[in-house]
Formats: sequence, C-alpha cells, structure tokens
Amino acid sequence: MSTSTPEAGRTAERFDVVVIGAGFSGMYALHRLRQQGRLAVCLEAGDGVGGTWYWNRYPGARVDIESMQYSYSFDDDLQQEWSWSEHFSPQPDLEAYANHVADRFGLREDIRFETRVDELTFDESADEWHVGTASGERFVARHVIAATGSLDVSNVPDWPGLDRFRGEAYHTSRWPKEGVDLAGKRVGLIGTGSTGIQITPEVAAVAEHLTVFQRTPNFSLPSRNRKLDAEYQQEWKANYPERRKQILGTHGAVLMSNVAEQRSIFDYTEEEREEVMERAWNARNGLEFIRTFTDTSSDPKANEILAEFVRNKIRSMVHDPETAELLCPKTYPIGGKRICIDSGYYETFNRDNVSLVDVRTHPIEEVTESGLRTSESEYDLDVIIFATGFDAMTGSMLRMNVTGVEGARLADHWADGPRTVFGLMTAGFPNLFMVHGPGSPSVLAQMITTGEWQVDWILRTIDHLEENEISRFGATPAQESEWAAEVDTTASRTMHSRTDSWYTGANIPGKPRALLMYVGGFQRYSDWCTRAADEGYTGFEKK
Ligand code: N01
Repeated sequence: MSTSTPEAGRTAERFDVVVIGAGFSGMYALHRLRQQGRLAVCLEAGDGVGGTWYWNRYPGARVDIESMQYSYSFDDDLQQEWSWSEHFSPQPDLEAYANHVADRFGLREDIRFETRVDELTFDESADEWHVGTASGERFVARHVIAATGSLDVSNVPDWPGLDRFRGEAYHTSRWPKEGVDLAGKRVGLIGTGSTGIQITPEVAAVAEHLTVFQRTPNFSLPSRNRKLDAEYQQEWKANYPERRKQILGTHGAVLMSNVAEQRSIFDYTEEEREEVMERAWNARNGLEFIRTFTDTSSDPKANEILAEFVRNKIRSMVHDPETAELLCPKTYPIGGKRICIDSGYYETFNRDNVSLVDVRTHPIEEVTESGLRTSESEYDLDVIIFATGFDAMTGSMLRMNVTGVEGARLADHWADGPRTVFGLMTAGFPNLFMVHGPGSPSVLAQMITTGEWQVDWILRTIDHLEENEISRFGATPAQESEWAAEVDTTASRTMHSRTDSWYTGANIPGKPRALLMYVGGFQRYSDWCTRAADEGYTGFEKK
C-alpha cells in the first residue's frame, strides 16, 4: 500500500522507490525491491511488459544474442522451466517470456500501465523526487530507478508533407499490435539498419512491390538462426550456474562458441586468410564471424581485408551488379556501426517485386499525398515504413523533463553530450539511478544480464544509504570527468568513435557527437563499479 502526501495542491502517492519502465531491467528492479520489502511502483508508458520487446513488434523483429543467454539469471527455477524455440528469439517469444515473468512473480499488481512519466523534479528540502505523468498522476519517492531503455525514442525524419500522405505510415518501433496488412500494397521502406534489414524479406514476401530507400548500406552477416533442440537447451540448463558466472567475466557479457583463430589477419598468406574467412563465414553467425582475427577491429588495413571479403559475399548473393554495388558498404569500417545479422536480406533484392533506391545521391525531399519525392523521382506508395532508428541512449531520459538540484535541467547538463558516472548517475541529480544509461556498456553487452547486474549495484547502494542514514547521494562533476576520461580512452581504440551512427549520436541532427556507450568491456566496467561500492562510495556526494 502506498501512502499519500499533499503536493502542490494535488495528492501524490508516496513510495520508497519509483521504477520507470517495465522492460527487462525495470521488471527485475521491481521484483528485487518487492523481495526486500520496499514500497515500490513501476510506471510504464505501454499497456504491457517487455519494453523494447513490447514496442518493436514489426515483422521479422528478433534479438541478435542467443536465447539461452538472453534471459534472466536471477531465479534458477525460472531458467530451468522456460523453453526457447529458436537460437535467436523472435519478438513474440521474448514478449511471451516477459509476460510469463510478470505473472510468475506477481509483478503486475505494482506496475501502472499506460502511465508515461513526463516530469521528474528533485525536492531539495526533503531529498525526494517528485514524479509526474502525462495523465496527471503524482508520485513521491526518495529514489528513482530509470530503466527507460537505450532505444526508445523513435527518430522520424523531419520531411515536409508527412501529414499530407493519404496512405498508411508506420515507424517500426510503434508497429500496431493488430499487425498491418501489406498484401497487394506498394510499400516504401526507409532505413537499412538492423531493423530495416530484418523487416525487408518479410515485407517483400507479401507486398505487391517493396521499394527500399537506402542512405547508407550496412554490413549484414548471416544469422544462421535455427530451431533449438531439447538436448542443447538441457546442456545449457545443466551448466547454467557456471555459465552465468562466465558470462559476467566476458567483454560483451556473452559467451561465444569456440573461436579457433586468435591471430592477426597478417599471420596468414592471402590464400590462407581467404580459407580462414570462408570457414568462419560458413560456420559462425555474423557476430562471431567478425571476431575471426585479433586485429580487424583496431587496424584499418586488417579491417579492410575483412570488409572486402564481406562485400564479395554481397556481390555473389545479389544478381544485379548495380544493385549489389549499391548494397556494399564502402564509407566506414566493418564493425564501426553495429553489425547486423539477417535471414535472407541480400537475396531479397533478387526478387522481381523489390527495388533499391539510393537516397544518398538523391535524398528524399518530401512526403507527398501519394508517396515520396526524392531529388530525382517520385514514388507512389500505399504504405511508408520508417525504419529510421532512435534518438538513442539519451532520448528517453531527456524527454522526461528532469530537474535536479538548484533547478538544474538535465537537458542543460547534457547539452554538450551526456556526462555520467558509470552510466548509472549524473551530477546534480542525486538519488536518481539509470540502468543502461549513457556511459555504460549498454547495447555493447548482453542487456538482460548486465541490467540485472546494474540493478543489483543500485540496490546495494540504496542499502548502504539506508544503513548510513544518507538521504542524498549523487555523483560529482569530478567523478564525471574521471569516468569520461576512461570512456574516451577506451573508445579511442575502436572503430566506433570514427564512424557516423547512432552510437555516436550522428543520426540525429544537432545531437552532440560523442560515443554514447562504454567500450572497455563489461568485466572492466563491473570492476570500476564494484570498487566504488567496496570503497564505501568515496568521492560521491553524501548528505
Ligand atoms: O536504426 P539505425 P535501427 N533519410 O539507426 C536511415 C538494435 N536492433 O532501428 O545510416 C534516409 O541503425 C539510416 O541511414 P544512415 C541494434 O542495436 C537490434 O535499424 O543514417 N535514411 C539507417 O539506415 C540496432 O543497431 C536488432 O545513413 C535515413 C536507418 O534509417 C539499433 O537497434 C534489430 C534517414 C536507421 O538505422 C537501431 O537499429 C533491430 C533519413 N533522413 C534493432 N534517417 C537485433 O537484435 C535515418 N535513416 C537484430
């Protein structure tokens, strides 16, 4: 039972902790808080659980981490009883899993659905957060855990005419629950990131015609998805305790199958390296393939050899040489943008009902009543699908209008790029914790497991604060600078920071450019966070 408190003429419900978001991390936070006997509520904008896997229900949506790992570890009965159907789970399986967890642990009674937080204000007199929602509810809590997702705020290009379009338009991340009937329709798809690459074959299979509008081609590698047999699952389940521990000791919180070569690409003759790449291409899924050599993510020359191998694969899969060439990425290193994995993407361009339009050379200029106009041609369409990505990493925090100490606005504090400590806290906004925030490994590590880990760190911290009667706890600017130096040093060794993508904010006009996640690896990251806790949180602001 919450208690009520008068707040600026309105009644606010009072909790120990408000959790924002009922995705995998938010649900886990709520579960742990309830276990601890804390009064907690979870506020969720959607009408169901699952976060990313609730919103992104477009045809073909699928995770790129294998199912036996991309799942909760906190409850052994749960991980023993649940069965996955495919190596890479499709969205419906992940949403079903989220629903199962919510029911199994009775979480729904403490989740308020269709409740979008649009105001977070710190009350300095009481060291509490006041939380306001779009529908007018008010909540007060000492601590807030924002589990608002790294990829939640949809990016829709600001083209003139969108309101004039007489057909249907959808962003993939807000795909209607009842589905969309594309049969017999002329469909335009904008965007060729992971999402565009997943939805392309699905749309092509039903639409009368699919036109893919591509600005930048992506490197996509075969997912080699497969049904999961009982024996494989059983083997994992028998070894779960040990495997889960091993996962936390890896760079990306993922165990890869045994990758045989741990050598530089230049240790091989040209002929040998072609053989090695060919073997790896046929045996591994895309995410493992790019780890075939030790130096392709750091040495541009090594990278170019691997990239050209993949381009040749694209050329061999796509029959029309002009289309094949357009699909070959040539302006950035392989692995600089997030690698996509697919099931039949390139082959889809061999279908008679699919065409590719290069909107790098001839950009889209406006949406018309009947379709899209580029600087070269007009395209009549019945449906436009925006697979145009997200205002990633910072968008979901900034849109909540967060105001901290002395009226400081988070939007101002992050005006030149986000500043955080471990992606978990930001200076001037005490008692506010983020899960997978900017400056954390976030999407570069397996997010369910690392989300559990971060929530555990946050709850350990809250325990410490209560034991020591600390009512206000926050990061300092000095700590932010120290963490920024660590983030920058590790980033400078990778291709990510030199490539335009949502990783660096380059996909959103006007967004400050900075690598938004920590690339030093999950193990190193968790060492930093654990050290801070073990040392009694020295350096943090405490009152
Ligand atoms: O978004 P994106 P996404 N005119 O930003 C194009 C995760 N995910 O939803 O590259 C024309 O990658 C844009 O072009 P360009 C995964 O982490 C995972 O696909 O900016 N085009 C690009 O092609 C992934 O990385 C899975 O030139 C415009 C596309 O839209 C992340 O989500 C599946 C444009 C956006 O690509 C985001 O992926 C799906 C414009 N004005 C997603 N604006 C799996 O687990 C944008 N574009 C497998």
